[in-house]
Amino acid sequence: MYPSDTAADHAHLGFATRAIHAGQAPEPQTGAVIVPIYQTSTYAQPALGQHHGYDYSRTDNPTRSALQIALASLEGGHFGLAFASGMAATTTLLLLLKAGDHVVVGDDVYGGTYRLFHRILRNFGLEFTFVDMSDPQAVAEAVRPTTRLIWLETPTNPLLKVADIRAVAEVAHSVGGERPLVAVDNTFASPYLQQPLAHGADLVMHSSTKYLGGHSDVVGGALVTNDEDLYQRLKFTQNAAGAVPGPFDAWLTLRGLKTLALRMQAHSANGMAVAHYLKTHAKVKRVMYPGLPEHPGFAVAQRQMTCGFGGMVSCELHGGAAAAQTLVERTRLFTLAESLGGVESLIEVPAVMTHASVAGSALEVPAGLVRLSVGIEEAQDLVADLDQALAGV
Ligand code: P1T
Repeated sequence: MYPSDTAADHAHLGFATRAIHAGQAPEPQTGAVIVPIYQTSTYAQPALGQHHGYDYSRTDNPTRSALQIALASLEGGHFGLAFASGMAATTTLLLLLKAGDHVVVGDDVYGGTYRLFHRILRNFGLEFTFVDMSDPQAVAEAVRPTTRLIWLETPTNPLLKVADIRAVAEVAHSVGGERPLVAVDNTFASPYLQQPLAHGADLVMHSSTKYLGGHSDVVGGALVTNDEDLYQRLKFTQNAAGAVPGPFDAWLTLRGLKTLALRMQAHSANGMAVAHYLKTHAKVKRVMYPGLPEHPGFAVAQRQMTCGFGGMVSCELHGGAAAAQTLVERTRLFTLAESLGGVESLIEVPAVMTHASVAGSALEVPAGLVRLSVGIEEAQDLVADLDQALAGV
């Protein structure tokens, strides 16, 4: 059965090696060096009740299996599952809960995550409490006997707040009886910069649309865990609920993964350069980047993240929402668009774009907040672009 390896087979290898090889051995029949796109919905069965490991592509597909092995390997986990989008991955995980269950959620998360929890899943009897995840005491106080899940992002979207994953995991582990699972949305960091399972998390989630894919050409999601029982329940739900990626999307994500290490180094260097430029600019009131020593989460980020702090930078301008609008409409290399994590730089105003659905809630973001996804162009060109745009603010 192809692919025949597991994430554990590659555990002794370095990150960049795993990104290129885990799940991606040459295909045995032809020697194809790249995992083929198995564009098929179904598989011939040699006899009733027998098959070659694949019977239907919602259940399993070799291109998706290769991606799942690679994803698990990169997160330092045993088991990976790929989904049609980040939201599909999150929905599949939340389907393990039942009416009356309670979830503690960070008070700064992707707007679509809030929308799913607050506008949809609440109607099914799930309860959500939003807390500052950078304060483990606040997390401990929010936990109830019915809490089954603690959901956090770090760094967060869009305020770049940092949570101490280990401290939150310790809160979960100190709960008696059925303890809550800790799930980390690792989209902003990517596994190259941060591996939550190593810090005590039970699950990692990704919008692989972002850094994992890396080229703004595919939408996808992922879940990774080391817990076999949890994996089996998630795999059952993946198949039962059906939010799987197609083979071509899985292939595009695999292609992106191969350069993740190099890209994250470049994103981190450019993110740092842009953060340093913005923090000295007279029109900028506040810069949010976990790699700046004055960031409240810097010490935790330094301990928990490796090789850099990523390419996401947010800032507030003195001129508020009007200044933000002028800035995002004047940049030329930074494209005004939702999403993040691609090789090209993007800029947006979360309050009216990615986080419009948190308006009026406790998670509301400042109207004048600008979020930058710093790409891997030349840093000097990116700074020059921001400079000319800010000159017009
Ligand atoms: O878009 P999708 O692949 O479904 O992933 C949702 C998602 C989940 N978690 C985080 C941290 C995210 O940033 C996202 C998607 N975010 C954007 C589209 C954005 O521009 O912020």
